[in-house]
Amino acid sequence: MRKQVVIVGAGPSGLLLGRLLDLAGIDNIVLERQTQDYVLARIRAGILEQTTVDLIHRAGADTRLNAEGIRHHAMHLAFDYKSIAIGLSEHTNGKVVTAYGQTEVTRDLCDVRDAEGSATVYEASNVEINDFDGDSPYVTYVKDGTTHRVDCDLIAGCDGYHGVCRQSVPLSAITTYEKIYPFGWLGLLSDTKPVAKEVVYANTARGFALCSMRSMTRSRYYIQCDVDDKVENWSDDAFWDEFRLRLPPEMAEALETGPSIEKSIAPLRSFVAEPMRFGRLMLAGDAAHVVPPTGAKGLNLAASDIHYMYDAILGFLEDHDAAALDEYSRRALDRVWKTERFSWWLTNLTHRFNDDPFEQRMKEAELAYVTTSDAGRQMVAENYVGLPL
Ligand code: FAS
Ligand code: PHB
Repeated sequence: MRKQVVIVGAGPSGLLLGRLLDLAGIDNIVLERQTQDYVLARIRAGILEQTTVDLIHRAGADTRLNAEGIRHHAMHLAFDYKSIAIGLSEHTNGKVVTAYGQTEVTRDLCDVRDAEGSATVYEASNVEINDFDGDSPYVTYVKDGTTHRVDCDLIAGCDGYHGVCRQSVPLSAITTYEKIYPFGWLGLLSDTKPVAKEVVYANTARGFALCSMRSMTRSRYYIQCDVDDKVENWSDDAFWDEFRLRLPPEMAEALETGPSIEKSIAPLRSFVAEPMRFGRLMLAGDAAHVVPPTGAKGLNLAASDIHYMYDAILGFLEDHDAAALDEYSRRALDRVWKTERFSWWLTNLTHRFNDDPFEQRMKEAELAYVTTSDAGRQMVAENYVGLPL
């Protein structure tokens, strides 16, 4: 089989790229090792930058997003039970973020691709990428016991942090940077009325808590937990009791609790691989970088990568501009590093993980400055709504 582009991974980055390439008439195939149901069952991100919303619109997959997405004009920092609003629209000439689950984004992209008969192979095992440092790359995979080969011009590694694509790059050709945080996030999804109408990041002596949502009747909450904690250690009641103890009193009072639909623990890391292009292979999303979810950036960075990768692919395939592939890595990494910084900074500001009294006082002073200075509020706001592409 021959395709112009082989996309490894049917998460948001792979599906978005496949859809945009379909619309541009670029022949592509998406290879995914899991079943579609497995991919659609994942509960992950919940906040979309406008650049991500615009890309989903370009993909023609925004009907439900426009109807159900909740636009947020502020985010909130609650330190020691006092909540402070950071105006997003106020400090960014009207920009907002939209609350709409990654699960729904993935479903919407699957629906438009499936409706158009796009080529997606689920349960494609043993994916191997070959000769991407030459002019004739190809990918092999196994489906129902049969090995298939796809010759192509370009390979898009959209296969996440644990994927095969980055692992296939020779160690001499890649530099990685990583920071692993000494705590995790225990997340809970429930069909309860969200305790706040916008996202709240709470920092108390007991640890961090996050209040988010998927709709006005479905809440998404997180608490900081030990890095080696286990979901089975947390009954729903134990979660609700601890969560309530980390909220400002008026929110604790108003909190509606109910049975969990999903509970999971995610580790937190910052990670970047440089460069993001190796010959005819380009990496996007979590395959190339990971951010702690504090800044709500993982999915949004994956989307901006696809914005840049789309330009590079068309530049290379239609304009025969080989430099376009290098340009991809440079453009993507510029936004990746600035977003890594914000996610790292907000994680350190809002989490408790060392007992150094001086460090704690520095965080309190940082918060006091950021929330009482226009410059500080603007810095938070322009990063939270997403830096320009
Ligand atoms: P993904 O990991 O989503 O998709 C990669 C796809 O490639 C998967 O479907 C995988 O099955 C497939 N794949 C892997 N190896 C393969 C192989 N060898 N062959 C074929 N297919 C292969 N971000 C936020 O902004 N907020 C959050 O709250 C948040 N919570 C998260 C919780 C968890 C547990 C995780 C893991 C991530 C979370 N993220 C969050 C980050 C997340 O949203 C990612 O940034 C986003 O999924 C990135 O999308 P992709 O790059 O498409 O990678
Ligand atoms: C979510 O809604 O899942 C969410 C919101 C904000 C974050 C992380 C996750 O920073």
